[in-house]
Formats: sequence, structure tokens, C-alpha cells
Amino acid sequence: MTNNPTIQELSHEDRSFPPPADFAAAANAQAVEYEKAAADRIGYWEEQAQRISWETPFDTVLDWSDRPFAKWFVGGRLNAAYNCVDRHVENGLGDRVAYYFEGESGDTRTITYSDLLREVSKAANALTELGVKTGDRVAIYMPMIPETVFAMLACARLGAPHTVIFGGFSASAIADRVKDCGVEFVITADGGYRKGKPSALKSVVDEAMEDCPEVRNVLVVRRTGQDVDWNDDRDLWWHEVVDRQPEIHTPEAFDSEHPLYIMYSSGTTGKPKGIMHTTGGYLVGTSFTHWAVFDIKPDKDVFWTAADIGWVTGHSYIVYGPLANGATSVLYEGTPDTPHRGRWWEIVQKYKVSILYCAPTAIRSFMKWGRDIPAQYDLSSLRLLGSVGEPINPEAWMWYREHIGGNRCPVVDTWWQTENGSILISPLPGVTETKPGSAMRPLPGIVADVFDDEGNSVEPGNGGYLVVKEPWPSMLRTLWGDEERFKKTYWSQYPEVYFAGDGAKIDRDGDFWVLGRVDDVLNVSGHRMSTAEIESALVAHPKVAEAAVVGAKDEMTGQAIEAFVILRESADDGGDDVVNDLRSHVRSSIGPIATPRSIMIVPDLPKTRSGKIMRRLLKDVAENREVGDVTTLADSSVMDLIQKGMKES
Ligand code: 6R9
Repeated sequence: MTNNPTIQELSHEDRSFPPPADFAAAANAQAVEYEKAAADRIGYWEEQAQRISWETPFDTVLDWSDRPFAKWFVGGRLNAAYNCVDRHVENGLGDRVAYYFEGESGDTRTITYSDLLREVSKAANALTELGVKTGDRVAIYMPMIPETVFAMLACARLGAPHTVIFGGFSASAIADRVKDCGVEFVITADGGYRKGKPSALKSVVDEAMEDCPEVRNVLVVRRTGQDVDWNDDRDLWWHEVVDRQPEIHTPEAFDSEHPLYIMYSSGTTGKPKGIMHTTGGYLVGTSFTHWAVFDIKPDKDVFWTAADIGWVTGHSYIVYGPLANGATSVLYEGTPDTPHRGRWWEIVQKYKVSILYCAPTAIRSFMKWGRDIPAQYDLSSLRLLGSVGEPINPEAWMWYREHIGGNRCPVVDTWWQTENGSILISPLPGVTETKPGSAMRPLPGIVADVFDDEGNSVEPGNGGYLVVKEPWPSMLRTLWGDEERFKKTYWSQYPEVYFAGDGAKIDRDGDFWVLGRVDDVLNVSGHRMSTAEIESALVAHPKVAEAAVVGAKDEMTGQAIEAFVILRESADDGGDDVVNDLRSHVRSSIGPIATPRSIMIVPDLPKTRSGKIMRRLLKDVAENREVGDVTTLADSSVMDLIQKGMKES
């Protein structure tokens, strides 16, 4: 590993923001949390486990004897749905709102914890009637509607692990997951509303089912009322089966290590990985982090994770974390620009959202649309902002802080992965003096580091591989049906250490800068550089809305930097001047080594449905190869436009 300057030095990042005094004084998590966890990590997790109601208390906090297969809270028994729903009603909080649901087309529903208990109980009774048993896997392919949560919790209540498949996936992606997971029961809807139109889901499931003869039933929620084909032997309407069920259902307690769900990773290459989470540790991890990182005050806050339930962020911070903590959340079905570009801010204003959690890609879209749009709404209810999913460039961080947070809300950049189950690296909003673009420190109880190729901790300022050195409660337990791949992917680079697959640096203050996937790290003439660093420099230019950088093979330098840039709407329409401008901008902000070989102005970037830029496809373009598999793109026409532009230029 070469001695590179830190990202701070590269991007001249010297701004930092202490928590506002009143926020700090009232914060859930104070600095003492770090001290307690450092003094006794296992004891710390034992204490955090008290957030959860155990039907049978655990006798051992962690069994790590069969590493890398961890067992947490051994001997404990609990029911996840009971923890998310029943106990709050038993504690007299039945009238508290669990969800403010906002449909894309403006229809709304308010669901209290009592409503949730009734709906989840009925759904659990229905699944039981239909033969779903403890241990059976249930696939859920749904829009962002309350029934999605009811279905997940009904599965959890029965100990039937769910596998939620993002509602934008194709029939073949569904079939792959259903088969890999041995699913015999599917829950879907006729369709959902997206970008102002009903989009079909049932017909996609129908197509997938042609390849999945083992599925015996498909339970269908009526959401849009659109026409659907019907297979009388297999298909059932939710309202016909669930509505007539008894409203009482007694939950059964399961072992702490009973599987709660399987989530297939968004993996951009190869067969998807079935990441398996279990019950006790996952609930402890999600409820603890939701308390510590989001400072949740369940009787006051309105919490909004603007992500899809079909991704881990939705599982942990729309469903399990907030519900375990008895919080009130917003559940929004649609897209940020339907019917207009102020939709999110209208929702914040309407429900007085106090904590917002979203992805940098959304923030950069809002930047592109301009600050005047959020300025038209009352965002004064907001008190804390979070970011997740990819490195947030300092400019987007600053824009978020200023134009959404009114320079008053702490911004928490939270690093974690599907595999992690819950946030691992993040500021504590009432404690940490944050730096734009840094996820700052491992949370109390988490032991992370940055290693070089040999497995030594890198010197401050040097780049390396992000690792987690001790197990944590919400860690994945295995890959479904593939223990070897689990061991090889995460535990083979360094003995007994979790390899995250991300590059990172630790600066001289000990703060972490996550640079993106290791496969996004470039090597130009022996200099290690992150795509994120160069993208960050590009996006800092006033004319740039969004940028993606890839390394293309180069005979002289090993790799050469190729940039794809979307201009802001206010900028002129590109041309050589802009390109030259941007090249010299990157040169002056990072150094000549970072100067892109070419910069292409594009109308859009290829993204997965979870918003991650698919650099692999851009690399194909940059290296003049046939473009690879585009089926996981949110909009596959983007690649045609980019290639066309490439030929013309
Ligand atoms: C929660 C989630 C995981 C990958 C991860 C990393 C990137 C997520 C980040 C971040 C920099 C952050 N990532 N959060 N990179 N800073 N705050 O997104 O899970 O979909 O599994 O993605 O996302 O590269 O390895 P998942």
C-alpha cells in the first residue's frame, strides 16, 4: 500500500461541526457510552440486550467458539413481532402512531400500535390457515404499503423467515431468489404507485412462478385495483383471507438464533448472496443503533427513513429498529419527484418529521433541482439528518446540512452493509464533532479498523481495507445454503476478522473515511485513489450535479481515470470549455495524478434500483467493451444514451 495523502488533505476538508449545545445536553447517547463499551464490550452488549423483552432470558452473551459462526444471547427466547408490537400495546401505548402512511397519489392511512397488533395478528392467523409453519421461508414482493410491514411481522410472529424482494426486480430475479431460498409461499400486490402510474407486481410474480413450481400459494394485496390474471389453484386475495381472521394471535417465543430473515444482497456481479439474520442479535443491534445514532425520543419524534423496505435500510430503520423502540415513522410509497419535486419536503412539513434518513444520491438530485424547492416548505421540525448507502461527498453533506437542516441539525453519515444488519460506523449526534464526508467512529461496542494487505493496521492517513475485528450482535450469521461462500467472502482475507470489501482511511484524529468498494479503488501509476475522491472533487464544481469515475485499462499507467458527469440544470450545455474547466478543477483540487483522461457529459448515470452507480457498466464503455448485464438497472435506457453520446463525441 502506498503512502497517500488523506482524503482530508486531498479535498482540503478542514470544516467540522460540533453538536449544538441543546442537542448534546438532551442526547440519548453521551460520551460515556464509548467508555463503558471499551471497558467491557460483552457487558455493554448484555446491557443493550435489555432493550428487548425476552420470554426466556439468555445465559451467555456471545458464543464465538465455532467462528466465524457466531451465536448471540445464547439460550434466550423471544418473539420479534411481540417486541415490535404487542409489548408497546401492553405498556399502554396502543394509541401511539406506528406509521403515517402516505401513498404516492396522496392517499393516507394512520396506523397506531393497536392497529398494527390487530393487522399483524390477523395476517399471522391467515398464514397459519394457509399452512405456513415455523421455519418455512416466505417471499414478499410488494410496494411500500402498510401490508408489507404486516406481512413481515406476521412471518416473524410465526418464526417463518421472510425474504423481501425489492418491488423493482424482474421476474427472473424473483425466481432466482425463490428457488435459492426454497420458498413455497409468496405475498405480493396487484401493483403499486410509482412515478404517477400504477406499476404491476402480480404479473411479474406470475411470470416468475412459471419457473417456480414449488410455490403453492400467492397471497395478493389489492392496492391499485388493476386487472390481474388469476390462477385459482394458487392465488388468493389478502382481503378475502386475512380480513375474516380472528384479531387475536398468541405469539410463540423462538430461540435467539432462530432465522428472522434472508435478504439477497444487491450484488452487482454473480449469483446474489442470501444474507441471513437471526432474531435476538438483530433486534438488539437495530434497536440500540436507532436509539444511539438517531437519538430517538419515541414519544416526540417523527422518524422517516426515505428508503425502500426491500433493502436492508428499510428492514432495519423502517421496520424493526423503529418498531422495537415504539417510535412513530413515516412510510412513503413513491418517488421524490411525483407529482412534483417538493414532495419530500411537503411530507416533512405535513407530518412534522424530526429525523430524516436517506441516501446521498437523493441529496445530489435535490441539489440538482435547486435549493429553491426545499426553501418553499417549513422544515423547522427537523432536528437530525442521516445519510447511508454510499460515500457522501463533502459538498452534498454541506448542502444537506444547510438547505435541509437549516445549519441547525447534526448530520450523521452512517456506514454499514446488509451483512452488518445495523449501523456500525457513525457519529453519535450529541457527542461527535462531525466532518463533512466522514462516517467518523465505530459505534460503542464495535471494533473496526483499516488493514493493509498483510493484515496490519495502517498508519493514520494511509488507505487500506475496512475490517471489523470483533463480532457484533446484528452480524450476518451465514449465507443461506452456502457456508463456504460465507467463509470465503468475509472471513478468508484475514484470520477471524470480518472483511467488509470497502476501502477506507483513518485520519490523524482517528476518524474513518469510507472510500467505497475496494473494486472502485483505482491504481494510476502505482497511486491508490478512490473513485469517491475524484467524484467528490468533480461534484464540488458549481456546474456539476453528479459524477461517476471509473478506472479504465491504460498501457502506460495501469489504469486511467474516466469521468462521467451530469451537469446542473443551471449550467450551460457542456462543450469543450466545461470539460477543460473540470479537468483543471480536478487537477487543482486533488493533483495532476487525479486528472481524468476523459470527461464525458451525460444526461444520466446507470444506477441500481437502490441508487448505487453501476461503475462496472461505465467501465465497459470506457474500455470499449460490449456493455455487460444491465438487468439490475433502474432504467436500462440510460446505457443506450451514454453509448450513443460516446460514439458522437
Ligand atoms: C446500508 C447499505 C453496503 C455498501 C458498503 C459501502 C456502501 C453504505 C456508506 C457506504 C460510504 C457510507 N456504503 N453506507 N459507503 N459511506 N455511509 O447501504 O447496505 O446495500 O448492503 O450496501 O454501501 O460500499 O459496502 P448495502
